[in-house]
Amino acid sequence: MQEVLDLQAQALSEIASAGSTAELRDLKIKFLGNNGVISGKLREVGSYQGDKRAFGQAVNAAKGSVEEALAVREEALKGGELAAKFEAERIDVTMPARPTQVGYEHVLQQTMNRIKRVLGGLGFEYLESPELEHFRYNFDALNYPPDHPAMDDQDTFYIDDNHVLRTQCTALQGRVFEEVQQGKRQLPLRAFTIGRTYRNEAVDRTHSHTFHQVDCFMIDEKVSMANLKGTLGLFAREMFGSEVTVRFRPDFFPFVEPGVDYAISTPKLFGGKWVELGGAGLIHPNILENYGIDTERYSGFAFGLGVERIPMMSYGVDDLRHFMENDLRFLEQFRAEPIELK
Ligand code: FA5
Repeated sequence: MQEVLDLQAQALSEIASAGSTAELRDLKIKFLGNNGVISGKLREVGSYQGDKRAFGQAVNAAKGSVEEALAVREEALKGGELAAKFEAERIDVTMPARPTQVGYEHVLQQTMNRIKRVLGGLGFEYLESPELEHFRYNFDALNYPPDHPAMDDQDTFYIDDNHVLRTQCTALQGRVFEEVQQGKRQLPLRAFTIGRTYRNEAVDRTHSHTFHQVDCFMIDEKVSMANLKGTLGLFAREMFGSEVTVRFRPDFFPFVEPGVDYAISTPKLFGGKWVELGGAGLIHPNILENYGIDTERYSGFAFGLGVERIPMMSYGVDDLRHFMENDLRFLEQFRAEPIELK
């Protein structure tokens, strides 16, 4: 009988000194589990040599008091553990929030926005035309002879016999002139587009297979090289500042006559070296006539420039691959001015 009392005392003392609910669970198993010590005593009641009844009562009493002690201790420990958990997970609502990273436009997008502002300000209408273009707008409509090398698949990405990834944004012209012919657009007109352009070209510091062009043209009475030079001179000053100088040299493109290449130089960059931005000229009369435009009355100019060359010349970037590589260390140097909200 004494052993039952001793067992109860041992159990109560172990329960009192349990430090966690997990320890308490182990004690419950140790004393009251199927193979627990007190459960064992209960099984012994039947074979007990002596006062079975008194022994049974003592074991039951021990079981009851252990159960109660477990419950009481569990309540106490649970409360403490919950408080500790709350303390550990406490949120300091007064702590300043981590700043959100606000994105900004890619330097090429900033450049294209700027071009849109400048040409838009000069009265040119912004139009879009597809990157996946019909062969005829990319070449035929632009007065290319049938065997021109640009049409080679070494230079052009063909999708099928009649579709290419446009190799130049000048492909917009035929689409617009068609609308003039169909009476959907009236002369005079001034239009431009900006977008991705593709050429099957080896990549180097100044060439990529995927790049951007701005292509612009106007048709009106008495449009001459003077208008073209005036417009491109103004464009250069707006994009690069008043110190820029521009150069025009004769060049050949099937869709202009005369044709020129257009280069700029700024004293601060690349040792004042001339850098070609693109080509330009007066729209070839063959093209205007093909679309029923009276060349006795109307003439036009056109120019097409590489967009990447512009930030290269504004910031002294010597390799256009930086623009595509998405390296934030490079791109973060060109944070846009915050957009003015009106
Ligand atoms: C043309 O694409 C003509 N369509 C331009 C034009 C339009 C002439 C209207 C006359 C009238 P060109 O192939 O030279 O021309 O390209 C124009 C500019 O695009 C180049 O000066 C260069 O700045 C840019 N460019 C051309 N190829 C690449 C390339 N692979 N990577 C990056 N920029 C390029």
